[in-house]
Amino acid sequence: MNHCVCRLKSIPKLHSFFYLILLTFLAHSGNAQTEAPLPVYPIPTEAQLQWHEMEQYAFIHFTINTFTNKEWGFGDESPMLFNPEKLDVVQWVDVIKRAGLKGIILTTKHHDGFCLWPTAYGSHSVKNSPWQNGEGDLVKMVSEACKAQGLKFGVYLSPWDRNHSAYGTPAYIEYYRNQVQELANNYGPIFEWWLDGANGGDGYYGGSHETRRIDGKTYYDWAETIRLIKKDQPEVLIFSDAGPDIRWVGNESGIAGETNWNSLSTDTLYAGKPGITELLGKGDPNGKSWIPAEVDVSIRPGWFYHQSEDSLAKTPQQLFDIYLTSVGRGANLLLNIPPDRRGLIHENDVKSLTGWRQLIDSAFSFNLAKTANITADNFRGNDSRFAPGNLNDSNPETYWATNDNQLIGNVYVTFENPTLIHYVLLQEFIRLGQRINSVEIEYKAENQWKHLASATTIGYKHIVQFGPVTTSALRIRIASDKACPVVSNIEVY
Ligand code: FUL
Repeated sequence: MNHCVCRLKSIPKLHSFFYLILLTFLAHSGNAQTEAPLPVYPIPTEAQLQWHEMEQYAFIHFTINTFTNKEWGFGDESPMLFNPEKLDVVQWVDVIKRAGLKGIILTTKHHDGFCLWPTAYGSHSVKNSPWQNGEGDLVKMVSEACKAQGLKFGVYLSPWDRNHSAYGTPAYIEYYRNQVQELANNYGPIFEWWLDGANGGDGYYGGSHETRRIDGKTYYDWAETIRLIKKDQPEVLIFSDAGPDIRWVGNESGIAGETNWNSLSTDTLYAGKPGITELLGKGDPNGKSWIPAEVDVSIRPGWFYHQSEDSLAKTPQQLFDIYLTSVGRGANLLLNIPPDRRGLIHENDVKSLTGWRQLIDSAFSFNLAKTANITADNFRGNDSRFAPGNLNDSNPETYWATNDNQLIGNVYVTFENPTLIHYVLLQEFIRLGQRINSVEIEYKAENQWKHLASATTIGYKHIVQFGPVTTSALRIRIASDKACPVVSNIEVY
């Protein structure tokens, strides 16, 4: 402002009045230098932002268990059992991509210890199987097929190993870290690394057939293992029950908390803490770190393929409901699709996935907010950079925000004609942190605002579903207890 005052002095008095009016006009017409809102910490890293944008990807559980009809192999299975005669990873990638999933996380080694790549550090692997005469490398095949088709590739490497004779001793940690480096060095880029929480119990352990318990807190020295992973894969995000980069959602049924904060404080968390699964589902509004939730769920009852479950693949409608309770609640969906003994994704699963895609496409094909008129009762500094028009401009980098002292704003979506609607989709501009804790949606009926739906958090995305209604306008009241709301996108279907 100061430089304007100086200039004001240098112009004739007669004009100064008009000049002041001009300044006021400019300030209100978007030329004033209004500052962008300050971030509310924690905020996501660049890699986490990219991960949020993926929204959904596939889990592949496939190993010796596929051939023994088990969920958890004991560790004494002969590698000779692994022989998928029609294995076709191009089919996997094709089915997964057409379903709208953006990547694959592969069980390179499950609890039974069998490795899907010819590890140099042991013999319990594909190299001693009849598959491709022991010359095959399934980790390489899947990572390359993903790359060829533009899918991201991730790794599950079970810490618990029921085959390895040294499990429970420091020698096993050395073995595990060698494998970590083997995978991180040779199969990247890896977008996500899955550290499974199931640890210790009975097993084969090199022939000793015993129960081995480990101290989950100290045995693995995770900080060092994670350092090794990130040394070779600096962009990788580490998943485990409580992060450090992605957290478990607390159940395997496909459901994130309706309230879902991306923040969590891990320093006071421990396995078995009362209320921990609920906390993982909801997050903590006062959490110190950005650790978003991932919803892992299988298309079938089991994680591995079992013929007896061929008729139990989830229906397209069940998968659609899961989409709404995971992606629709600001979490990412990790949908497990276990290939069968042939090495193919089973026809019934393909059918469910195809139907699911069709349901998503038809529900969310035409965004009615695109052509609607979007206004707000206030926006930051009356500056066009923060105007409500940013909410339907299809640009995720622009947003509507209010003044710092204005923790509530009403956004109006007005349709040209009365319109039948089922969903409102909202996205916060999470680069500036997650702020919003209350959303009230009303619709116009007979010139009055009537309650339609409410929600708490938004985060990366919230799809609010309601009984369909025909209306000419919506009023969306968005509020935050933390700082001014910052919203990048509104869609209506
Ligand atoms: C669990 C494992 O024990 C299951 O077998 C499966 O891999 C699931 C994704 O994680 O902890």
